[in-house]
Amino acid sequence: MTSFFLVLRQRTDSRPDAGEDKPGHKALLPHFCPLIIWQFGEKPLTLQAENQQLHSDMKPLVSIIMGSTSDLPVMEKAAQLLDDMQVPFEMNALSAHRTPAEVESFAREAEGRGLRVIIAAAGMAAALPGVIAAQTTLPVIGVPIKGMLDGLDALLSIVQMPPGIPVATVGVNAAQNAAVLACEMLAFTDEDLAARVREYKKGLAQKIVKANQALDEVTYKYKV
Ligand code: C2R
Repeated sequence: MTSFFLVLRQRTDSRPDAGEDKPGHKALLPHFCPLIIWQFGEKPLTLQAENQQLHSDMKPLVSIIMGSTSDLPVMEKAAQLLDDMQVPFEMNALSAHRTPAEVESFAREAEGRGLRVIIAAAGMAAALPGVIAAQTTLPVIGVPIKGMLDGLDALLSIVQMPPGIPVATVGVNAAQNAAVLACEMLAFTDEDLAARVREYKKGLAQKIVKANQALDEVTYKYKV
């Protein structure tokens, strides 16, 4: 027998740690996403149920914070990389300019909530990563988002921190690199993750091997 269910779920509230213990950033990305679950014969595809079970066992190690949901198209790459590396993470929008009190409570409570690394992304006058770094001893990785001035405004705002308050700044829009760096930090104390990072880097080398095979096919009169 084949049956079909349409389930509505509010993404932010499905996380085990969503709710009152996360001041200021609940429902910051409030959208309902429709999930489709197929059941075929005796073997239901229970991916969503498995995910919910998985989520109830997980506490985030990495927090991805962005100044606005307009930064999400860039920051999705960080989320995908962490997902691929099986690193539990949370993702929220907070702004040092627009929600300064919430940024303060987030930064002060981050370590106590079990987080190990913060990835903070912002564009334009990007105060957010530095303001977070000022209030926690967790490593903060800053991602300058390209908005105005080709992202140079955000890059300089994030990278030029005063002595004592570093933000490990990656390139403009380099969300994926931020996630790789976060994984490398966590891999110090997680041998399985270290192995996954090694595999990932081997995969990058393969890309160059393939590039050279393709370049071999390119012919010129004087190319030997
Ligand atoms: P909107 O698209 O919401 O107008 O935001 C955001 O990161 C975004 O790139 C435009 C840009 O403003 C940035 N923003 C900051 C901060 N808050 C928002 N740089 C901050 O606190 O640093």
